[in-house]
Amino acid sequence: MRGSSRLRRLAPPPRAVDWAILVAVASAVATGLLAWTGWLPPALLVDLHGVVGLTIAGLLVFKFARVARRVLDRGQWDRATPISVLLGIVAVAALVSGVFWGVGGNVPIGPWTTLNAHVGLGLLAIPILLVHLRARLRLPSRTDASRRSALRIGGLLVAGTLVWRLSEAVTAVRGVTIRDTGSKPTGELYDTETEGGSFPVTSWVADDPEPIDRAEWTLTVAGLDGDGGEMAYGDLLAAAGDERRATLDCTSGWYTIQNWEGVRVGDLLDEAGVDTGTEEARWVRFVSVTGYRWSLPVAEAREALLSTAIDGSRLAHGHGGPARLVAPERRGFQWVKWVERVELRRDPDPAQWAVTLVSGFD
Ligand SMILES: Nc1nc2c(c(=O)[nH]1)N[C@H]1C(S)=C(S)[C@@H](COP(=O)(O)O)O[C@H]1N2
Ligand SMILES: [Mo]
Repeated sequence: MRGSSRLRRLAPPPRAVDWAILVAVASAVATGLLAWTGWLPPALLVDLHGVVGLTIAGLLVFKFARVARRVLDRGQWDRATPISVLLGIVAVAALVSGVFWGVGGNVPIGPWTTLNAHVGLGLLAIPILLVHLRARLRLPSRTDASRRSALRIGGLLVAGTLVWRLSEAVTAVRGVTIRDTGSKPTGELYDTETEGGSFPVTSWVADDPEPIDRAEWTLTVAGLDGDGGEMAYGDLLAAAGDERRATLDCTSGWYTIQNWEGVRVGDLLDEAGVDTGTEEARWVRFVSVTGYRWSLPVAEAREALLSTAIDGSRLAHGHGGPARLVAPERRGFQWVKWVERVELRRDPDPAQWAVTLVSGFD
């Protein structure tokens, strides 16, 4: 095959390709997870993620050209080959789903968007890669780190950047509006409005409480030293009078802009007699009836909203009624639904990351 021999002449040394893939995959996982969880501002991270992903695609072309003959001939398989093949398939699926989502595509599978599939495939690739490395890892030698390798791999990186820019242009021409987080307007994905109107109900695996009786529900507002108190639904409504136009942006890849009405959390704390002005008052934790919870730094929490209504209609059960946290600029998973407790804390709550994944399982 003329094409493949030309490809082989262009290729950096095998181990340079392999190590470049390893470094690129680690970068893709890091940038992807940091952006997706909202750990760091996503704008630059998502760009890096896209560029690195496309560079991996280029590197894989060299890699696949090199190993094709060995893989296609069953006689040359060893014990580790099936894992390698599986890794190749999962990696390609992760790349294809990521690019497809990036240019505005979505093929939902049940409740899962193509972005969910992309994240799932990316995470699935990690353990498979580790098994593959156990069998195949070779340390790089001096010759792999040549000028030629560096130039060729650098060239791939430049090509990845250009293709990423191109894909952004394609999305712009198609009129798809993707946020910095990678999320798209609900209207692109579901039969709903993006501004106002209905939007999807999204809850984690088992986080699915019975509808809450507003006559029985109470909200506990707690300070650090036993100060604070309980509020009935009527008290909360009486205190409500604030509004935030804010974007709910779910890690499944959709966003919606709504007019959220309710009580400013700072006013709620003040009204309950909780003193947030002390040196020790650093975090506010919002706890759901299901145990699901999230905490925000006190200054940010004071400006957040405990929402009881959207556009004049009281909050539906699915969206967290009687009351849910609206934390502008935070990812959707941090907007705790069915809040029953707002408490001041000295420390953040690292366990909340785990709790959001498993809450609801008894
Ligand atoms: N208690 C609780 N709050 C929750 C969730 C949950 O599963 N349980 N899901 C979160 C996620 S992932 C998102 S995107 C938003 C979704 O809000 P919605 O269902 O009103 O669209 O709520 C967040 N708050
Ligand atoms: Mo979400």
